[in-house]
Amino acid sequence: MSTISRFLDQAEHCQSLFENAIRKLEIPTCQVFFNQGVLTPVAFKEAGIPLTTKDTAAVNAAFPNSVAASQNQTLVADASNAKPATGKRVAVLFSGGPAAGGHNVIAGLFRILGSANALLGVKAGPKGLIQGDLFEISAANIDQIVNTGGFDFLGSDRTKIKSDAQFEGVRQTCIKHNLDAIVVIGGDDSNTNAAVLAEKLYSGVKADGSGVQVIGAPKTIDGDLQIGDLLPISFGFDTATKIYAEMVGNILQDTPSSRKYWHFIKIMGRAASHVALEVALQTKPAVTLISEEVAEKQLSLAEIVDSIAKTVIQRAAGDMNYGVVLIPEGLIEFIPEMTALLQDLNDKLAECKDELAGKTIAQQCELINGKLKPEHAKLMASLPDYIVDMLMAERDSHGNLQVSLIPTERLLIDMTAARVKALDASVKFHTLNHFFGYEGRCGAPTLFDAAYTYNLGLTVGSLILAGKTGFIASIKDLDQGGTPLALPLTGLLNIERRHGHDEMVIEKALVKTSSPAFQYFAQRRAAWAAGDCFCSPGPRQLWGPASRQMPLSVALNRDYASMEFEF
Ligand code: FBP
Repeated sequence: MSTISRFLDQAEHCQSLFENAIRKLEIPTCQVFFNQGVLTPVAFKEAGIPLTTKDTAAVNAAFPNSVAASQNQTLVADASNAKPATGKRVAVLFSGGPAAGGHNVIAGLFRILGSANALLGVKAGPKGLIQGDLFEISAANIDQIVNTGGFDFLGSDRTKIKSDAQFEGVRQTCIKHNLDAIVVIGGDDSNTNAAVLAEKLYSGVKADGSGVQVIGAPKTIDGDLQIGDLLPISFGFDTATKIYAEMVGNILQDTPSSRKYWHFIKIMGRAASHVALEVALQTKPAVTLISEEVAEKQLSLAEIVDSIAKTVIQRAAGDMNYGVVLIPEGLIEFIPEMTALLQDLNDKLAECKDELAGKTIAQQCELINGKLKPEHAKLMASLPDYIVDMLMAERDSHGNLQVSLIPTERLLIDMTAARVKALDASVKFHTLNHFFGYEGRCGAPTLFDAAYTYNLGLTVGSLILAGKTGFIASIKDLDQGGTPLALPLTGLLNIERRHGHDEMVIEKALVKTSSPAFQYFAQRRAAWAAGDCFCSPGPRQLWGPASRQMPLSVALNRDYASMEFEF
């Protein structure tokens, strides 16, 4: 066997040159976690910042234990006063879609808990927590997963823990494994699970009447779990947007080279357009749609299409029969006529759940169309089958429309082609469609995500050793050393309609059209549409000149003096 064959055999289990090198990468760490050069848990004190939403009164009544304990007050790290507990048994799980850096949350958590405590991994997300599928994590496991992408170490799922039987399953898992704390690494819906678990497990779980602590970590490539300066961004966003930006940058470089295609690119990110906005800031395509602006300006589908078609014609006049249109994954939910249809449809699907079971999509459509308001039934009938089928598809267990399955980019291509032809039949309009989604979620974390998640893990572990429950960890001041924080989960809950009824969930942060990041984009987009001023951010760098760059939208929105993070 040749040397190269032997090397390739050995590399099969995540041992490529790159993977072995990134395992040794030094992770920037906030100074507050060092005491005389030794990694040490921090204590927390009140920051004097209470959190509320429009529904705080109702939430306070539904979460009496958690609210009495936290008073909905934000906590800030206090290195001077730590008296960390020992002997704790902590379980950690991933929940929802993967995001780069999850493994480093576990690495940070493991290292701050130290050998005086035990860390258990929960396999396959919330479902595994209910079933009690846990194992003890070792130092060797951490050496293998540190700085690697994905959630493959534990796996994940999207189970919403809501029935009495499910809560009883979790309680039995806590008893069976003698748990003191559970860490939920997840997005807005998963941290809603964490808030509910913190309340349910607050006391009376163990024989001595004590409870089990629950702490969350803010994960999601969507970037929709962010709270101003207090939680500047969820982890995974930086890696995903840099991967997408490299791909979009490459396509942008191709368009004036081959000079013949319009690329319509749907880009992942669920309801909010943070991902699309960040990628636009990094690459400058001719057209970027921002769902929140569409809703705010009440733009109809026809108006959106008309404006894309006019850009196509404008560029053709300058001999640019090519370009890129970026489309946020959740656009369809924000187009006013579609928003109204979807609300009606969601309610009818929930009402008719039993009647729909076992029917084909065609039969389901017939049944539902008869129940929709006449204007919505008419709109449904006007949509192509490839859209209708996906609008009818089952919602996820949290009640979300599965927007990743809806080919909005195809719909826009078809409608724009018709509109360009109607406005000027002489214009050449050749198109290609893409969906950039899953390829961005599991790449190796950028240096920002690797550092951010490791420090989140240190924060989560410190919170547990300080006896806290019902909080989500955060790091603020990303450009100035990083300040670990804990935000009360109950302070983030509001009431939303899901599965046809009202539920308390964490509010999704949408793009604000008044934000500096959006305002910058809005000022520049006409120039990007008119010319060829695209740019390629290149591949992600873990070493080298661009390695410390954080998301541009975060730096703009937080008014940081630098685009580089500093821990
Ligand atoms: P989370 O909200 O759980 O982080 O998931 C993010 C996401 O990647 C969305 O951007 C996307 O719409 C969705 O997951 C796709 O879900 P699935 O993995 O179930 O196909």
